Amino acid sequence: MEFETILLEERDGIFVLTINRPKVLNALNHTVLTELDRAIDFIKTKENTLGLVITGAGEKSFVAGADISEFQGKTPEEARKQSEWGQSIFKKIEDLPFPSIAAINGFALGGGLELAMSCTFRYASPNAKVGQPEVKLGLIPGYAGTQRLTRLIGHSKAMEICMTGRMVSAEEALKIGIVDRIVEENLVDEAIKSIKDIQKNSPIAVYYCKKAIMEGKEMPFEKACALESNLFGLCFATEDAKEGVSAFLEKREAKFKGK
Ligand code: CO8
Repeated sequence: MEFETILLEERDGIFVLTINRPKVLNALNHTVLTELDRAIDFIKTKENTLGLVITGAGEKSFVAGADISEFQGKTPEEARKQSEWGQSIFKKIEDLPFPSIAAINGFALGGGLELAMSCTFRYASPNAKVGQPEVKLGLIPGYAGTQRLTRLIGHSKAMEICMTGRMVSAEEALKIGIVDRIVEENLVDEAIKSIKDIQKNSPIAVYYCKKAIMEGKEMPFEKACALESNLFGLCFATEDAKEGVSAFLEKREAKFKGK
């Protein structure tokens, strides 16, 4: 598959997608979003995919936001549509049936942090800086940042970060729960290793966990518990559950097939 602004490689069933516009700190222009959308559609068609890692080219930036040079002259209606389009692509990433990790190797600002928050987890290099600086441009986050950040760290902290537009260091981002881990070296390799570790469990159970948590957090508690019960029941239709339980009782290691 040919791309102009992203790199896509597969390593042992795990896709590594690199936003590749280092001269502009990997800003998301129209081409990047179009290619990101195509790449996610492609990844979804690949059977036995274990996970996805998203990172940015170079050592300075994950993604420094939407490409500001494309903002001039946009009408309110064009801006609204652009916002909806970006949100739909990030939702596709969030809904992938396997874990995804944003390997934040520098700035993750505006649309960059919004992209990272659409992933299941966020790992950061020590030099990472994250934030929603849109207010400094007279704008607000448009790729679901107000909503995902609020769900991630609570409304008060989310408001403080969105209203000040300040940059948050990797250490603070870890402390308040925007990132899950700081990785000193070999960030992408560590993200790949984590996905491999997760997928040593039953991949189908891993998927149901993700589905129950992600869909359930948008529901009232009782409805979300009903979703959990349904998925719990479905586990009993899988070979993996039979294998996992038998293996425990037979005191051996389980061999899961993801079925
Ligand atoms: N868009 C376009 N170009 C960018 C962007 C960006 N977001 N960020 C950096 N660049 C470019 C710079 O213009 C510069 O280009 P050039 O070399 O041609 O001058 C190059 O990248 C390097 O950047 P700097 O020289 O500025 O590097 P510094 O190390 O001095 O600063 C910063 C790094 C602090 C990251 C700084 O570049 C910066 O503040 N960038 C903008 C960050 C920002 O405001 N991001 C939010 C953008 S808005 C957004 O994401 C909204 C998402 C929803 C959109 C909804 C659709 C309508």
